Amino acid sequence: MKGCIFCQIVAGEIPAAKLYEDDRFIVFRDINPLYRVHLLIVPKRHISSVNEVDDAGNEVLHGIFGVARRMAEKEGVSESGYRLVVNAGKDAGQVVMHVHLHLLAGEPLRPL
Ligand code: DGP
Repeated sequence: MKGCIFCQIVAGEIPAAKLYEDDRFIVFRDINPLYRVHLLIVPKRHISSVNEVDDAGNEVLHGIFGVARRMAEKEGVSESGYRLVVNAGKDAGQVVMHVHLHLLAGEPLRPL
C-alpha cells in the first residue's frame, strides 16, 4: 500500500531492526520501545485495521500467534511472560494503519 510505513519496511525501502521474516510475516523491533522487549509482528499483506479483517484477512493473519510464540522463545521470555497487543482505531492509539501485533516483555509489565 502506497504511503504505508510498514509496507515500506516489508519492501526494504525503510530500514528496520529485523529479527525474523518468512513469506507471510516480518518481525522487527519497535522504533520507540515501551519495554526492554518490544517487537512488532507484521503480516506482509496490507490490512489497515482489525476493522478490515474479512475472510481473506483471516487467511493473511493465520499463524500470527505461532510467530509470536516462536519470537517469545527466541527472545527468552516464554517463561517470564509477555503481552500481545493489537490496537484498533483512534481511541486505542493505533498510529500505523497496517495491522500488527505488539509483543511486549523483558520486565514486569504495567497492569492493563
Ligand atoms: P500502533 O499504536 O499500534 O499503531 O503502534 C505502531 C508502532 O509502530 C509504534 O509503537 C511505533 C512503531 N513504529 C512506527 N514507525 C516505525 C518505524 O518506522 N520503524 C519501527 N521499527 N517502528 C515504527
